[in-house]
Amino acid sequence: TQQCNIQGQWRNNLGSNMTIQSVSDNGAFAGVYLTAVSSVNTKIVESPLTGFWKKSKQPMIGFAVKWAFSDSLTVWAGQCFLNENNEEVLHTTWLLRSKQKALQDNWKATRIGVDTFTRLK
Ligand code: B9F
Repeated sequence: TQQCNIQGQWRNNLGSNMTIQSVSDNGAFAGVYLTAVSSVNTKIVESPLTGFWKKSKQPMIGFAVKWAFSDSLTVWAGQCFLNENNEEVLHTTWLLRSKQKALQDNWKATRIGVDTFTRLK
């Protein structure tokens, strides 16, 4: 790989799978996300994903997943790099927003973390 192409299948450090399809000319894309972790007692199902990327050798990326099995939403921002073996590595920071019943609970609504994605082989 000489250039990062975000289209296709990815897996992150947690074992979550992401498939990016239908990349359009303006950089918008859509896909599906299957998280490996949830910490809630409902069955995990594939959730829809949408985002943008700025095409270049090592492109910037931003996307959001609306969880199909819980009242929450996650956004990721990051960049795809080519490592020393010319393999694509997507380094991201995420914010997970979970729904709160009242304004007083707003302070605890957001979790933050990092996810590293590599191509699923
Ligand atoms: O676990 C999340 C959740 C929201 C409300 C109950 C459960 C939904 C799945 C989030 C998956 C995160 C990680 N997976 C991944 O690939 S998104 C960022 C990480 N990257 C538990 C209780 C309230 C909030 C979290 Fe919930």
